[in-house]
Amino acid sequence: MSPVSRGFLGRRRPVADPSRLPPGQYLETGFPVLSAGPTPHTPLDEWNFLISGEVDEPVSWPWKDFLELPAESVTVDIHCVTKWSKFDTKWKGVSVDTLFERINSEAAYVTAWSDGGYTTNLPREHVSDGKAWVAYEYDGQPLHPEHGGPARLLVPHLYFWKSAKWVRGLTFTRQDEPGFWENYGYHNLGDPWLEQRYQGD
Ligand SMILES: Nc1nc2c(c(=O)[nH]1)N[C@H]1C(S)=C(S)[C@@H](COP(=O)(O)O)O[C@H]1N2
Ligand SMILES: [Mo]
Repeated sequence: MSPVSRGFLGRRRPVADPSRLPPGQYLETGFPVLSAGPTPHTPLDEWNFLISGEVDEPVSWPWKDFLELPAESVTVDIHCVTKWSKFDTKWKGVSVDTLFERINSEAAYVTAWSDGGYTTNLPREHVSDGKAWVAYEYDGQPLHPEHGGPARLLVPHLYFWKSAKWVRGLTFTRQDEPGFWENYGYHNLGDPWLEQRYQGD
């Protein structure tokens, strides 16, 4: 066998439809795993999804109830701040709009929080009106733990760090409170079309 693999040398990046590729991104055909820490494995009988914070009444759904909520299947393009984009990813999950039907709140921001301690902040309007889901299937299969299973936030119109893996809840806040990567200098919103990678972009 050759000491240098042909596959590596011969690797070519596929050509992407430029109207779907945000500035500075390239098309990825695999599905990279990017996790800041170890993969948590929360048993489903201990899992629930909690909406809390600045709300009249917090609401929580155990796993079984969560699966009974109306679900949507969506096919979306995703964009990681490390510059890969992946087209036509297929997910099933509950629209955040469906969860918010149960909530009364005047607060303008939410923080998504996850098993393992990850957090990320989002303006409420960026997770409303069909823009975000809590997804539990990928490509017709239960979401793999490495990719955030049992469930992850999916906010495809923002850089993928906003799509918190192993998400367990959304906390309403009055102020925009930087989450994990935002505290390390990532942009508070993260719109890939405006190339909002870091604070000040
Ligand atoms: N809980 C948690 N969610 C996370 C992360 C993380 O480290 N922990 N990384 C974020 C980043 S930077 C990216 S690009 C995507 C990667 O998702 P993937 O591993 O399914 O590709 O998850 C995001 N959600
Ligand atoms: Mo990322």
